[in-house]
Formats: sequence, C-alpha cells, structure tokens
Amino acid sequence: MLTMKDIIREGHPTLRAVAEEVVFPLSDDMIKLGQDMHDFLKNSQDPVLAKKYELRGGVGLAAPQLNFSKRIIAVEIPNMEEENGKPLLSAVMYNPKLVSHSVQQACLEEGEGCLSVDRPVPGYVVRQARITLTYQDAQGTQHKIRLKNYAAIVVQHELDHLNGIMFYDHINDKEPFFAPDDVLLIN
Ligand code: 4LI
Ligand code: NI
Repeated sequence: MLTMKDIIREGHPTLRAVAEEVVFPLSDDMIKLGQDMHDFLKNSQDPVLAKKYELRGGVGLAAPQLNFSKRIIAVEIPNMEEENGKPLLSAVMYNPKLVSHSVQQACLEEGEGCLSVDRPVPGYVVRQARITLTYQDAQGTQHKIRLKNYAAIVVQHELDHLNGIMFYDHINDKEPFFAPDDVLLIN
C-alpha cells in the first residue's frame, strides 16, 4: 500500500522531467503501479484509512510523484452533487493525451493543492474549461472522453506532472488572484 512517504516532494528532479510513454502489453509492475496509485486516492478519501495512515486527501496522482517517470495518471473524483456514492470520474490512464480543448478557461476559486507540495501556494491556476482526452487502460484499450470543469482541471494538473510542470508555474507572482473576467471560477 502506498503512503505519503512514497510521494516525492517539490525539489526532486523527477518532478521536473518529461515522463516516458508506457509500452503495451504492460509489465506487471506498471499494472500494479497504476492500481496502487488509484488505491492511494481511494484510501486518502476514506476518513478512517486517511487518519490511520496519515494520508492527505487527493483526487489525482501522477506516476512521477512516486518517482516513476512514466506517463500514468490515476483519478478518483467524487461526485459532489447527489449523495449516490458513484464517482464523477474513476480511472487509471496510461499514455493520456489531450487532443482538443475549449477556448473557455476555468480555474478553482480556492486555488490548487498537490500531494508533492507541502505548503500552500495561493493563486488562480487558469486552465481550459473543457478538454477531450485519449488514453489507454491497463488492457491497452483506447478510450476517448470529454471532461469539463473540476474533472478537466484535475486531469490537466496531472498531465502537467507528466511534462515536469507544477501547478504554481501557472500562478502570476505579481497578482496571484488575477484572472480575466471570461475565466470560469469553479468552487
Ligand atoms: C479529503 C477527503 C479548498 C482549498 C478547496 C480531501 C476527500 C483548496 C479546493 C479531499 C482547493 C477529498 C483539492 C486539488 C484543491 C486548496 C489534488 C479536498 C482532495 C479537495 C482534493 C489535483 C488540484 C487536486 C478545491 C490551495 C492533492 N484538490 N483541492 N485542489 N479533497 N481537493 N487539486 N483546491 N487550495 N490535489 O488546495 O488532488 S488538481 Cl476528495
Ligand atoms: Ni500534483
């Protein structure tokens, strides 16, 4: 089981590297890594397990954060609307690719956090409001999905990790909460 000690922190060079594509069929290690990343997120959202293992809550995780420079991300995004327990998005994505995006931009009103960053970095991280993404699952099956708002933001944050980009790279130092008035603020 992965815990916070498996997650590397800002300053580690792997977080600034461009990760490599994974080749199919996947090795057992790459399948296990994806599953472990996904389980970490689910555990981190379970109040009992999060407390027991001192996990910080997360909805997205990228393989470079575990010091594996591979193009793998996991997402577990709870559905804030309606208490049906069904997640808004739950997946492990191998070789995810952004194929198109909206002109409309969006950002989280409360800013972003990252499991590899142990300090608050206030400010708007302006991203695309809607994206179309392709990826392969663990079996190698290709998927093409459209995401918007919160899910689109989370996936773009994780895709950035595969390219050595940290969320605060996007924050305007002079005016961290500046955003043009056509940027959608997500709360
Ligand atoms: C515990 C159990 C307020 C502050 C609101 C926590 C279950 C911030 C938001 C969670 C903020 C869950 C989150 C991200 C923000 C803030 C990520 C809590 C986990 C809210 C996810 C990747 C940015 C994603 C919305 C500095 C670790 N996650 N909040 N940003 N949640 N979570 N990001 N922003 N301000 N980061 O952090 O997983 S994209 Cl679900
Ligand atoms: Ni992150």
